[in-house]
Amino acid sequence: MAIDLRSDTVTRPSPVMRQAMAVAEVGDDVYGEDPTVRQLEQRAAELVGLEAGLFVPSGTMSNLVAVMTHLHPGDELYAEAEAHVLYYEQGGCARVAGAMPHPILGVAGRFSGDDLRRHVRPADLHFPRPGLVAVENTHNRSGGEVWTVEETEDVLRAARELGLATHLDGARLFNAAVALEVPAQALASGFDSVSICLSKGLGAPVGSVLLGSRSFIAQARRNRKVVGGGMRQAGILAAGGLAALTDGVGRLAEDHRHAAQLADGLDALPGLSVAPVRHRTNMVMVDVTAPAPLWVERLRPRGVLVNAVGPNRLRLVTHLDVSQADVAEALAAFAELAKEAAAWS
Ligand code: TLP
Repeated sequence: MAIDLRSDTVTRPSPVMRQAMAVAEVGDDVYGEDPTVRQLEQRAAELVGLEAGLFVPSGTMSNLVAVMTHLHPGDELYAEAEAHVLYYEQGGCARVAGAMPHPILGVAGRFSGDDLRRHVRPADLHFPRPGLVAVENTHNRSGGEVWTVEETEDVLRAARELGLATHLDGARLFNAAVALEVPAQALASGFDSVSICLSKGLGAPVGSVLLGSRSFIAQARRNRKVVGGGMRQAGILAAGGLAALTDGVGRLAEDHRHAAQLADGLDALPGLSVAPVRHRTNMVMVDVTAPAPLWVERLRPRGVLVNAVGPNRLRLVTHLDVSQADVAEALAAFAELAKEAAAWS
């Protein structure tokens, strides 16, 4: 089987997870009658330190429902320019939620409280109403870089002063917590809403949980329904999510070690340069002198799958289906191709 480093979304459920899914107790979740979904929502809320949770099919829907719930159409959504909510979600925040996207040019996916203060304009007939600021931790486009507790608190303080609601896209929140050796609550505390993904490094086949206060989640539940996210016997999926929360977090450090090994190995090769990060999580961004699509194409027959995320940038993501031996094999394939890559055009 190929060594699939395209994303941590590619993992397959383990036999233990499949078994938990097979025997899950279920009910109709639109009637609020699925006990396994409720259990997952409660468990996720406890782990993140917020009152209530809402199981949704994807991180994209989780962010969208959060934006819909926080904002009225026309209100501004501040986020780092390459945050997933602005960069990858087909403009759903504008198209479906009616938000006015306001990108903040950050450094490695981060911005400060003062950056936010500079971007938020005063109340004036001409301007959209300031509404919501979103933070992404870890930040995907910057190679899984983390926001520390202090950096998060700085932006939350500014948001409070400015009267903005706050959302954390924590698709990989547990990766950030493990890298910083802090509890996830420390990075989530103070946000009005938090989205976590079960189907990335934690290894569930499907699902995210949106977290917030009881009243926020009650409104979010209505908004999930309008975008078609009301699922019926979803306990089968939620059981996978519960298994992911139980077994997935403890092994993320291994993915981070593998990513660090890949980063060191790749950076030593001619024509490749690894974008530095302060804290290595489970991603590696590699700048290549030869065109990135050619690397993707030529690694594939060698059994190594990676994504091009720019004309000369590759992204590699480690996860539970990537072993130590896979890391060594992937590095060997890169080393082999690096010898000839200078001649590609
Ligand atoms: N990220 C995917 C792709 O969409 C790029 C990936 O392979 O990394 N927030 C963040 C920070 C994400 O990285 C992603 C997925 C999402 C939200 C959306 O989650 P899904 O794929 O469940 O809609």
